[in-house]
Amino acid sequence: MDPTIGAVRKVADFAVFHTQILDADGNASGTLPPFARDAGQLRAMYKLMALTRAYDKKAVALQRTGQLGTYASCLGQEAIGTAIGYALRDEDIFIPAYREYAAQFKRGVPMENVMLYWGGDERGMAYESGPALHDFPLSVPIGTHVPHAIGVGYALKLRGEPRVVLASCGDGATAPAGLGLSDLMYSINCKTPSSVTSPWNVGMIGWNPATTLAFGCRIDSRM
Ligand SMILES: Cc1ncc(C[n+]2csc(CCOP(=O)(O)OP(=O)(O)O)c2C)c(N)n1
Repeated sequence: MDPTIGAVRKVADFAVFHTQILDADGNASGTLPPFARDAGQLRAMYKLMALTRAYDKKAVALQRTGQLGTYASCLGQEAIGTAIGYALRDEDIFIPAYREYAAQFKRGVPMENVMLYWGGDERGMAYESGPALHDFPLSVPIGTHVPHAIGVGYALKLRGEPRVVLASCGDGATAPAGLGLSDLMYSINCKTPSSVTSPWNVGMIGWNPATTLAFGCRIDSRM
């Protein structure tokens, strides 16, 4: 930029915030969230994360040795599925992307079912019991499950049912072409109890308008 040429004016001013709960040594960095006061729940959540990591390692090994057709690893992302699993109530509806296994396990999906599905057998997502009975299969197509979530949310609203639907997706899916800005606008306008959550964009510079709208729809539409 050459300040001697043209009329220069500042058009944006912003800050990037980073929230840290624990430091690298596991010590609290500040005030802990309320749920963290319950040591029993924290242990259960940690157990789910550890179990999911063990599962993931095994699934990757099976895929690498040709025993599983394809597989999307959740390595390093176990906390996202765990948080989703604990945030949802049994009666809520989960519409997952393909890395939130912890949430599915928490909602009663057997591990072998997920492997079956990745092996190409759709019966893997035909659950027989548990809160996941009314959930959707995990979505490999990027972002195409979001319109479904908005539709389900609208149905819940029309029926007057005090439940929410949550769809998860990767940050790539939050690009307008993938996620569908119009779906989110529809959700906001109709105030459906729909939430779309994306793991990596939270608080990052790359947060795009669609994601912001998605979180708007969650906050605005909670019944
Ligand atoms: C509709 C559709 N287009 C393209 C693809 C191919 N594809 C598979 S993974 C991927 C990237 C997804 O990135 P992101 O949403 O950030 O999720 P990540 O896999 O990184 O967790 C793409 C484009 C797809 N699965 N579905």
